[in-house]
Amino acid sequence: MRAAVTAIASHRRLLLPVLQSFQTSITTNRNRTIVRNIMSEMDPTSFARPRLVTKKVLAKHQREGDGAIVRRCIGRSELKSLDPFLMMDDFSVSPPAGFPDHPHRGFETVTYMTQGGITHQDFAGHKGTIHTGDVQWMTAGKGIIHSEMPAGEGVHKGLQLWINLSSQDKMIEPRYQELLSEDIPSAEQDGAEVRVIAGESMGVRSPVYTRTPTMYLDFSLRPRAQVHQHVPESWNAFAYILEGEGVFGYQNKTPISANHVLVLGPGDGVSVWNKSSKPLRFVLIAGQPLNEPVVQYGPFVMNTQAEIDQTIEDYHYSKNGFEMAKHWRSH
Ligand code: FJE
Ligand code: FE
Repeated sequence: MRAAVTAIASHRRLLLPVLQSFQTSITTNRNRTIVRNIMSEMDPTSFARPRLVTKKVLAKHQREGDGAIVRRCIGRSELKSLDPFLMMDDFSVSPPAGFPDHPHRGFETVTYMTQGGITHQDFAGHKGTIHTGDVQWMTAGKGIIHSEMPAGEGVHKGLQLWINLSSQDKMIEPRYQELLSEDIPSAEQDGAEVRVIAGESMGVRSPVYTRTPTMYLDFSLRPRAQVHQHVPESWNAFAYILEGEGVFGYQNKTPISANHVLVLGPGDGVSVWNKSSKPLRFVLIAGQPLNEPVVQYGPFVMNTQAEIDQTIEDYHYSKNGFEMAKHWRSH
């Protein structure tokens, strides 16, 4: 039996379909536990080094911008940053609140709407509204000045993630990638649905170009569904629960509820189970760390204090990327 187990294990990929049918025919005999052990080893959905929750933080409400309410996930004191991520807010705005004219330099902002719409206008004449399920992937690079305001009455919600750019990319030309909800690739497997905002999952790939390699997945799990997502070993990863409660890492862990941020430790992938009777929705975000010094002054993120000083000067005198700021105001 030992030899057979070893042989099977070394041919796991080829033999898996055979073994799966084999299992159903053998589970009732007295080799049951052995078969189960083989099967857990064979299970393509488990990882050699599963990522476990190393930190769990409840993102409470705070005020931000002009009267907006945010649950800060990354960027709060307990979770200053998670290289390459600088900040993530779960935001909620109702008029007249919003994020009026402000600059960015040195990183990307990714806005993903969960309810309502946000209208953005920038100093280069770029303007538009993103609605529920849409994504705006904005590479601020050398400089963007814009406003982000609720599109009409009522409550508008979404996630905004700030991804740092490497020193070589901080001063690149600004760029927008906008994806309408219907253009976001999605897939479903046994009650687990994924929307792929960046990277790849369940065999589907996002068209978004990530300058700093990033994975951004929005999972919805029906009761009893589970998901096993590969995440590159060297990347930093976290999850944020939007709705319901989920078991993260190992099957026997205590479920974690909505509005918690979970840092996922080292490993090759993460497993999540919905053991509740309600839907579970969470985002899984991972990125390749830049391992560079970070000096942040509000919406400017550079590598050194000298670069920040330069940025403040550029912004003040409308130069080196802020030229169009001279006579611009949102309307
Ligand atoms: C910003 C204060 C801010 N979280 N979530 C200071 F509020 C902002 C800012 C945002 C923001 C915008 C949206 Cl649409 C969603 C957000 C903070 O605009 F950039 C600085 N520096
Ligand atoms: Fe902004």
